[in-house]
Amino acid sequence: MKMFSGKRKLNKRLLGLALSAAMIFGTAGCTAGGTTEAEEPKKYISVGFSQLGAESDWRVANTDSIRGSLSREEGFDLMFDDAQQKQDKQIRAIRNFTQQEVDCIVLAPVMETGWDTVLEEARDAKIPVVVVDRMVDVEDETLFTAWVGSDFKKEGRVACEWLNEYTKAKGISPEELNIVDIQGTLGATAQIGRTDGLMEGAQKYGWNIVASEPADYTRAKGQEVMQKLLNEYENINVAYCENDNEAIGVIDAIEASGRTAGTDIANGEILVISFDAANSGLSMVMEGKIALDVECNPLQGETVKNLINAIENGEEFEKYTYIKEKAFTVDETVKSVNLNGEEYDITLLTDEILREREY
Ligand code: GYE
Repeated sequence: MKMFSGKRKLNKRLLGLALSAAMIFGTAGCTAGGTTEAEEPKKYISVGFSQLGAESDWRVANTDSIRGSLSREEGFDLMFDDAQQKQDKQIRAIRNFTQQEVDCIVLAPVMETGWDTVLEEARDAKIPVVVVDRMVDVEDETLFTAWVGSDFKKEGRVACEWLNEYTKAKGISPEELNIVDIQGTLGATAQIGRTDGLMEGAQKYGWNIVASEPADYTRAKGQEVMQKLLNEYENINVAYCENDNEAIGVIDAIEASGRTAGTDIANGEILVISFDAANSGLSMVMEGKIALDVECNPLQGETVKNLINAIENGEEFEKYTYIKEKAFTVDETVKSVNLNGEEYDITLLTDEILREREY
C-alpha cells in the first residue's frame, strides 16, 4: 500500500534552536568584521523511540540498529525510552514525546492491543507514528503511519512444514509427536503468529500439543517453564520455542534433567525448534542442539530511517514493509518446504554464516 504524507508544521523546538543558533552565529559574525554570513543551522529530525524492553538478543540488536540509523550524522535528534516490557511505561513515553512535539514517534509495542487512545493523542498533535516489529491492533489504521516487521505466522508455518517433512523422512508418525509450545509474551504479534502457525500445523498433521506456556522471551523463564513441564510430562519429544533466548533456557532445562536436545526422537532426544537465528541460537544449531532456527531479522534501522525521511519530505512510502527471512539447520534431510504452493528454501548453516552473524 503506497502512502503519502504532506509536509508537517515547523517543529517548535527546532524553531527555538534555529533562533538561538542564529543569534550566536550573528554575534560571532560581527566580531569577525561583520562580513561573514550566518551559517544555516542544521535541522535535525526529532524522533522519540519507545522500545518495549531488552529481553532478548534480538531486541538488543533491534535497538542498536534503530539507534545507529537515527544518528546525529544522519540528521536525527533521537530520544530513547526502554519500557522494560511494560505497556504502561510505553504509553507514558509516547505521551511525553507527544508533549515535546517531536517530529516522529517510533513505537516497538510490547503487545497488540491498548494503543488507541495514546495514538489518537499523537495523531491529534499531527505526529506521524512508525510502528516497528510487533503490530498494533487498532480500530482505525490511520492511527499509525507505517509499519516495519516480520510475517510471524509465516515463520511458524515454515517451522511446522519443516517438522512435518523431517519426521516423515525419519519414519516418525505424526501421532508420536508430543510438542510443548514455549510461547512468547502473550498478546505480542510474534507470539500470536508463531503460536497460530503451530496450532495450524498440529491440526493439519495430527500432532499432540502437550502444553502451551508463555516464557516472556527470556532464557531464565524458558528454563523455568521447561523444567516444570519436564517434571509434569514424560512424553515430551519436541520443544517449539518462540525465540532463541527461550530455546537456550529450554536446552539448559533438558540437560539438567539428564536428557539430550537433538533430533533422535526414537532414542529419547528432544527436538528443539527456535526463532530469531541470533548468533546465540545459531551456535546451538551448529552444536546440534537446536534442530531448526527460523530467522527473524531485527536490523530494521535503515528501513525506519528511510521511512521517516520519506514521511518528513512528503514522499511516497509503503504503509507495510515485511522483512525477508531464512531458516537454518545443519541437517540436510529437508532442503525446502512448500508454503501454500510457494517453495521456501531451508538454508544449511555454515561456519561463515555463523561468523558473520553479528547479533
Ligand atoms: O523474536 C524475540 C523478542 O517481537 C520479533 O521479540 C520480536 C520477538 C523476538 O523478544 O526475541
